[in-house]
Amino acid sequence: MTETERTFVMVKPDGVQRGLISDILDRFEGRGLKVVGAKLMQMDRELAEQHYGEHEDKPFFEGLVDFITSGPVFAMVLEGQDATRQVRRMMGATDPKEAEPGTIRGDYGMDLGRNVIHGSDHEDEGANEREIDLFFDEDELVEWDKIDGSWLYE
Ligand code: DAT
Ligand code: MG
Repeated sequence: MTETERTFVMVKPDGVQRGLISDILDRFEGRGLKVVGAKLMQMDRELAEQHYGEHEDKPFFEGLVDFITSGPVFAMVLEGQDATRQVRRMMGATDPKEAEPGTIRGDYGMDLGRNVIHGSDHEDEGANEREIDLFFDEDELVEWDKIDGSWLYE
């Protein structure tokens, strides 16, 4: 059976500034993902450098940290079967120019450095738990039963 899991997702400053929070959340809710945490927040450089630590040696690292701290982000924890991989599929390829139409980046992005959304990488073992811990305190996450469970999953 496919495991129910939690994944970390974040509308980046470009998506927040462009008024895309509600559309993005609508896509995830409509798909059947359960929101177990959500908040608007301003990331500081320390959090940004930790979050993007895997890229610290890359030439784009400073620009990435500048961008992600340039305005508020909308952070979410979503729960569902195979949630991490399904969210990544809905986000589309990292570069919006390569992302398929119908995906979030393919519908709303034009440029690699302004790709609207972050989601934990399902190919990076434990990334979802690590990122949830980094952004959310335990008491900010709500465990709840959603009434559509048996209408979504067999
Ligand atoms: P993803 O966000 O799809 O997990 P990633 O982890 O490889 O992609 O990179 C993190 C972010 O860094 C990505 O969303 C956009 C930016 N980025 C990645 N590669 C880049 C590059 N070559 N030049 C500029 N920005 C880049
Ligand atoms: Mg990544």
